[in-house]
Amino acid sequence: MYYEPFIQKSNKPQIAVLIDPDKAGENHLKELIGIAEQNGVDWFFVGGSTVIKEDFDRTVTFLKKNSSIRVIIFPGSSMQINEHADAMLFLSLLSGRNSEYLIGQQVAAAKSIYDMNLTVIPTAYILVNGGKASTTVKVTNTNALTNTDEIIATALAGEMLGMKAIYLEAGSGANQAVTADMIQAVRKHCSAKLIVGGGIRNGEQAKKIIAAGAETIVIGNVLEEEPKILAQICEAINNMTI
Ligand code: 1GP
Repeated sequence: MYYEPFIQKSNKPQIAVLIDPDKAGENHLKELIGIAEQNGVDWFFVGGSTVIKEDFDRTVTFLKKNSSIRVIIFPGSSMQINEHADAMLFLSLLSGRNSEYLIGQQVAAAKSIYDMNLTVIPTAYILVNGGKASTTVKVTNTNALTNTDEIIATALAGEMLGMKAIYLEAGSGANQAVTADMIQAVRKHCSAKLIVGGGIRNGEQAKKIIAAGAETIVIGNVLEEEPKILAQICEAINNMTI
């Protein structure tokens, strides 16, 4: 039932390119696909906080038709489901106390996911302070965490609930990416797959985040303006081992 290709341990760092269907025109997507394929990008993540269903479906279909890179849904709501995707991060916003994002949207989506036979990756979604209020913080009406002990405890709770991945999220376009100290602290306590995203804009940052213990980094915002920076980020971490 779980999506093994994503969950299984690898000693090679992985890169996910996040595509926000709101902002992804076909020419931009074509350029991004070309660079991603040339540089060994592992995943496309598709989703966003304010996406309309048609844009979401169009983007998933376009990527599946035009690229061999696997597509994982990174849903902003229960409407963001599509049977053509390879899998879906089944997120619970454990850093917040808004029941709608802890379990409400998940219940709303579960039967459709089941009917589509879509494979899920149960994921503890943890918002950490990225130096400004992210869209996710606003939309979900929750706070991002700042305290490392609280972040560790939240990640541990997710793992104890059976979650297979932990996503430390500084927020799209964050001023400050998740720090190496926080990543190291979570890595020390948890063995679930560690995904880190938000505010990663260059190869140096990517390197530090992988060296601190992240297994998958997510790059979104910076590629909307500068798709070519993806090649530099991939090159910076390609020879690293975990
Ligand atoms: C946001 O973690 C992702 O959900 C990626 O963040 O857009 O800042 O790269 P950026």
